[in-house]
Amino acid sequence: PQTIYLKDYTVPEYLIHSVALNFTLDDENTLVSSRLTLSRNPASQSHDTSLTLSGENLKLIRVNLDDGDLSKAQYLQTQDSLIIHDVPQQQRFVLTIDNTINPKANTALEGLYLSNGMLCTQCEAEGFRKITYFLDRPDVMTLFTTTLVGDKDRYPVLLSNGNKVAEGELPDNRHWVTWEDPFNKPCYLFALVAGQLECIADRFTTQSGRDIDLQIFVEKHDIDKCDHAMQSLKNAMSWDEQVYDREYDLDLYMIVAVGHFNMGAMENKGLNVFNTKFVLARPDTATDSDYEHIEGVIGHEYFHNWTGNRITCRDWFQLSLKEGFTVFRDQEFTGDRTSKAVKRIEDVNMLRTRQFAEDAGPLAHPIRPDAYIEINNFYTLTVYEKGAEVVRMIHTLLGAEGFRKGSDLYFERHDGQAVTCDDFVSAMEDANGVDLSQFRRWYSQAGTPVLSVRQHYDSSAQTLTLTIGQSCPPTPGQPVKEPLHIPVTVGLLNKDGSVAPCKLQGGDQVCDEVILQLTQSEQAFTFEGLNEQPIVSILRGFSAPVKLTIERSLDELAFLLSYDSDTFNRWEAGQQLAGQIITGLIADLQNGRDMAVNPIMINAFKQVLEQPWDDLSYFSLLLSLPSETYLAEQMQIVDVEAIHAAREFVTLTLAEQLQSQFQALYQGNHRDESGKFDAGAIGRRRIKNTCLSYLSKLENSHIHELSQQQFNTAKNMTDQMAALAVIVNNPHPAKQQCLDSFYHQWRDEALVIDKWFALQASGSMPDTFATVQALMRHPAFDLKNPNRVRSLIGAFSQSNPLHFHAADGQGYRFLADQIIALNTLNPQIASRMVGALTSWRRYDEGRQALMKAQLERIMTTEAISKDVYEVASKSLA
Ligand code: BAL
Ligand code: ZN
Repeated sequence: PQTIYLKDYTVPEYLIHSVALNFTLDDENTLVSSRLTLSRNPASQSHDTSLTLSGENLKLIRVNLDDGDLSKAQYLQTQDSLIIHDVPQQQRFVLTIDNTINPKANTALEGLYLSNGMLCTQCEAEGFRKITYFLDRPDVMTLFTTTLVGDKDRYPVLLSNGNKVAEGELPDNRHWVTWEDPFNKPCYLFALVAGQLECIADRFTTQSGRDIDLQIFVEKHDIDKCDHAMQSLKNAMSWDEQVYDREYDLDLYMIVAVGHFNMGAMENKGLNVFNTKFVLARPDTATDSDYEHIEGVIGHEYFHNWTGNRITCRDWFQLSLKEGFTVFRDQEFTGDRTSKAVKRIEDVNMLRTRQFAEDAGPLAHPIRPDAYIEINNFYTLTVYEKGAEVVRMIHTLLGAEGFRKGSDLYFERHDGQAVTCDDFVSAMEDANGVDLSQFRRWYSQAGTPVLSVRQHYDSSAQTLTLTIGQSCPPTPGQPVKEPLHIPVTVGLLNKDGSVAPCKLQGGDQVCDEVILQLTQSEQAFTFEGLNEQPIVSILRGFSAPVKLTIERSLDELAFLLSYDSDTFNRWEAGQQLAGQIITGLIADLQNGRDMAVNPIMINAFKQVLEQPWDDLSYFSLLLSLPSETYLAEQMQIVDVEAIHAAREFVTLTLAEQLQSQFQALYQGNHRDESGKFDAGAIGRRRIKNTCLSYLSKLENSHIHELSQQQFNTAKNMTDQMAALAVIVNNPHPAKQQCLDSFYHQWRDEALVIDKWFALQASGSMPDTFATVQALMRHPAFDLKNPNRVRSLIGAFSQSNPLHFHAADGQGYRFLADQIIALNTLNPQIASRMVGALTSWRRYDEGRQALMKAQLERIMTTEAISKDVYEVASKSLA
């Protein structure tokens, strides 16, 4: 397979001014007629008079240039292109192409495909070429007019981008609709949907007084699960007006939920297509986290209208331009709508657990990659989440006002254009008169920087000096790293827990916290006016995506857990404390010593438990131990069994020692507030279920009854799932009975059945692998449905370190079998599944050999896709 390089970018040789698409819809044989108006791009240096369009899996019927059919000698059709040998160079010309496609055979779910009887599209990144021949690249922006023709009963609803401008009836029970999108767009934002859909409608009035029609389309049986998505959309529309002064531009905004979708959702202009998972919610079918994720993803896709659609990417290497910025926007939106503290912790937790692993592995790449084989492989945590952290650092460096000035200039300067990450940074610089040239290295350098902090307190001078060093380990293709520009937010605490003043030497401001600008490999920062040695709270709010090393005693961590006024660092102190203790226990286990939990930890947790808390969701995070996956990240050689045993031991010890507190909290917060989604109700459910999870470790009949009763009486999915989780992950006598009754209750709700699969696949009980194998044969399992694949194969391989990494290698063999089967059905999903094998170098020799052998086996897959080839081959390199 061919590698594509950023350095080879050239402007398109031709421009497409407009396209009129006509679809005669049929599940197995859709006719696409495309009428393109093109001209030579004056900016292109090329003298080639041929025109090459991309196209894959298309049955070509006819090519017509300026009203004359072309003979076969006048064009060449290859596997992935159509080359017209000679096209007019001096004036506009019109090319008409007819081809057919088979949506039913399209299990890769790129281009036009069938999902539960509904025709729908996914074109990002390069799916449009599976619909018709086109200049399928984001810097070719075109005006689209789309006519859909189909049977009235089979496809009563016919949707595409923009505004509906005409419709009519045809003989043979057919009808047609024409859609016109007044905005230029790249073809990756094209969408069409056709089928038997129901719709809920609402309206939003913009800040300038325009009325926008809002419509959400779903399958009939889901119509009672759309209200939350609609409210979320309205919330997102007003948030973008308030925070960024961005107003919606079309008169209609449509969302369609489909059951088969490779990603979470897609921001097609005026016609978002969503995975049902991020639309459908009813209190009894969706958890509180589902509700929050739905609002976040609805927001994300809506925000793309400005950061992605109005201003798009010049090329796919710039993907983080739209994704990093849009993730940052959706994070802030969710923080404003829920709890800022909790949202920040959840985001950082994910980043540190998953993105840091990506940055440390064989597929490490900068947020703006230099090269790819298959762009679908670069919709990564690095491009999205680290990309968002990079935007967040610009926000931190410029302040909210400066950032807003920068985004205003960016929107004004580049509206309607396809631009680069550099253009974004330049707008931020120009609007604020700052130099971000060193900061730009964040876009080109891969890997997670490590900051090491030394402290020196001089009692006679009453100064504290922090010496901060930065380094970054080599990553593939980047052996040496340059120092980055890193904002490090610092606060100081007095011994009684009060805020100590921050005054930097040479400065005149005294503040509660400062943002240090680290630009060198090592840099010293001195604070003055400190009559006692303060406790340092550093990297507040996780001000940069780095690993921090600073020597801390358990006492100091317990102190910060009690007193730090920064909500992120307060939680972080608890995580560090638990992490140090669990790490010590792992060493005890490995060396055959008995385990005992240091009382410092129990006392610290006791203190947290005995304080009053307003934000109960935050409170429950303070009581949560670092995950096994996060703990694994901290180890040189991952020992999955020891990690699990040590973490379980700490959980049990806390449950035993603090049983009465957990019980009281459980009882105090156990009430039926199903259907209420305010912070209070959500927080009460969170804290109650955290307590239940601790108490379940006690494994007595009282606890078994408690969890079973919660399971039986729950009227909301949060409580029902939480109860089922503790029943499944402990030797509960009613486990099978509860699993069976849950399945029976929810067998018609696909998203709930996904939860049922995922819960069992990520279970910790000894029979888990046999369960996974049995579930693969369950009639509800379907390898062609990405949500099902993710909930069974994905959950087992990515969220069950204990059983996936079983020493005999059966987990690895199982995963490779599934990847090989998925390779032909759905390469994108197959390649995502390879992810669990890429970190093979992190394990002991035995596991390394077993994982590597499966990667090698995957490499021998017949007709291996580019997607799987790239991930597997780079993992082995
Ligand atoms: N653009 C792909 C889906 C998303 O990031 O919104
Ligand atoms: Zn996005």
